[in-house]
Amino acid sequence: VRLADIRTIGQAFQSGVLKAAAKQRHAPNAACLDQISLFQGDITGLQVDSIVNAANRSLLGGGGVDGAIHAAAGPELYEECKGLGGCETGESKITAAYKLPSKHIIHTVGPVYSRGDVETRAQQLESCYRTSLNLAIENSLKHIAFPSISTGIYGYPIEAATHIALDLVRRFCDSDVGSKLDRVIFVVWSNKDKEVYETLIPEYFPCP
Ligand code: AR6
Repeated sequence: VRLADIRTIGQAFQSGVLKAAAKQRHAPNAACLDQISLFQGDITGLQVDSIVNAANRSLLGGGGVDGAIHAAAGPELYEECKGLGGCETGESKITAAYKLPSKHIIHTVGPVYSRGDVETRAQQLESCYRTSLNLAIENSLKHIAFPSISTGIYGYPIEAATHIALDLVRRFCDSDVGSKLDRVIFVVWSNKDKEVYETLIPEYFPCP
């Protein structure tokens, strides 16, 4: 799937897919609307500068989106990951993408929802998004696609996780370095998750 074939949230508002929210948590910013997309489907098929992997601390693969990414990228990804020495929760590391159509993979480790206190888990999840975005900027990457980190096997409730993801990305878009990114794509797998994003995106990215 090419970037040109993924509509921006500005286009989603225009076509009526996204509707204005009663509650606006951030002021409207027209520039942001062309920087964000919501895509439902397989993240491994995206032809973009970087996709994010919801990994574990070993960085050596697993189930869920991690398993799908390793399977599609091929064994060379595992070989590169072996040399990274793992990754702490809330941190991110970058690799090549091998057989994937994307250029790079940014591996981030989300919190396990059943471990630790609410505040720490929220900060760790926010840190996953922040450190991934920073890696994209440091490597001059123009696009980054995020799966819904921690909301599968790690059990983070989708609504709470989506508020954290949207708030952090919105603040990043408003920052000085934010304009260096051409597109941030939120990738959802299930219809339920898509509905949550469609409901909450207008609160964080209101249409002017
Ligand atoms: N494309 C996009 N999204 C996907 C795909 C895909 N191909 N496959 C699953 N999802 P999860 P976590 C969605 O469980 O909760 C692994 O074993 C999925 O529906 O992949 O952070 C790791 O090694 C869900 O919405 O990640 C870790 O041990 C979202 O991706 C652990 O799971 C994240 O679900 C990480 O758990």
